[in-house]
Amino acid sequence: MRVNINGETKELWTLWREGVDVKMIDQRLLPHKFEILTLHSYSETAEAIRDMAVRGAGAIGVAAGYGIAQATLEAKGMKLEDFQAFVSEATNTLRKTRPTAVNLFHAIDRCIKAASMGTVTERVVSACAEADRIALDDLEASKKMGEYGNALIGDRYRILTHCNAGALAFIDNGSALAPIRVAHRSGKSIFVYADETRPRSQGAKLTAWELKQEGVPYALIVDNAAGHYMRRGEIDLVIVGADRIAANGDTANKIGTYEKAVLARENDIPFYVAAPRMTFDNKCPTGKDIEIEERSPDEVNWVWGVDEDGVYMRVRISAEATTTLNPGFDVTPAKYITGFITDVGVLKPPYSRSIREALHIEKSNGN
Ligand code: RUB
Repeated sequence: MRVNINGETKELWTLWREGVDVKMIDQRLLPHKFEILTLHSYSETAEAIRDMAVRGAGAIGVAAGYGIAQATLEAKGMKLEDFQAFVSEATNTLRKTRPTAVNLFHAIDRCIKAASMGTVTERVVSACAEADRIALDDLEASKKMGEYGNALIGDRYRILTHCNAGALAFIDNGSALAPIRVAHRSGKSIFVYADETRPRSQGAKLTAWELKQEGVPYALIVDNAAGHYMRRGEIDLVIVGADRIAANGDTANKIGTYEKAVLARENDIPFYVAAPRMTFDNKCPTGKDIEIEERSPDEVNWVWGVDEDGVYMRVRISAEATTTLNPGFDVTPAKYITGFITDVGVLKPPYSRSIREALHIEKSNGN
């Protein structure tokens, strides 16, 4: 992604690996501060995932893979038995960071498999190579989703998106934002409605920032405004990302996605989910099998931002001791989804079949 920081243009991924260190844009501080975090150990990386310095299914997956690579590097001087115990401890820690985005579990499984054969040195080399490959796979998937999704976007389209499924969430052009970037770069005149996405406000803080960086015309809207614009005929297409897609197409994504899908159906607006094969989970037959992360009441009761003098601060917006519920995700039933924009094309219903076929392509490729 290209970012302009204090007048200087930089090309960088949302996160990357430098030997044992993992570097990432600290997404908790955007758009007010741009800082790169350096994480020296798998436990620091696990904490960054847990605390959402890195977030978005794709980026979480890459971070978890890097975490395993870090663990193998941290343990490279140990005897095989101790090495295995150390890596297994790291696996347990990383698996417990966030429950919903399946990319995290797929990435860990891939790196653990890579680290399961040979001498300690060979295991370290293969785990690191596999972690790096996951990032490169996402890069490739992002390009493909951009191309396939762009074909669904007409000139003068007005597109709604929810949460942040951009380059911050998925190397390197995003998932849901990839088709939008490609459409804009190809000269189509498009306009994006970015949902604010309470409680963490990923739309306000991250999507709006990314669209501004890219020069895509957009407006930030509060979450409750989407139906208003849909009903007025001002939205032609909805594209969102996904954290986990069940075998029947039911899709977990940021809380509020389900409402947008139902509203889109009511208003005859196509509703697409952009996600690579890494986000599909055949082990979940339906959306009922997807674990939904319950997050801290603090996210509902407090908001972060800057005051008029640019001082970064947290303010409370509800009364002391307010009771809250804070599910991080919801599940959109497959029947509301017009299609999945994946790295192997646009999948259409019936999803049980099209998803099975798409995942089979992966198997026959030997990936
Ligand atoms: C992020 C979120 C994103 C998906 C898609 O939730 O719901 O829409 O993860 O991401 P959170 P990607 O901010 O809680 O992680 O583009 O990486 O597939």
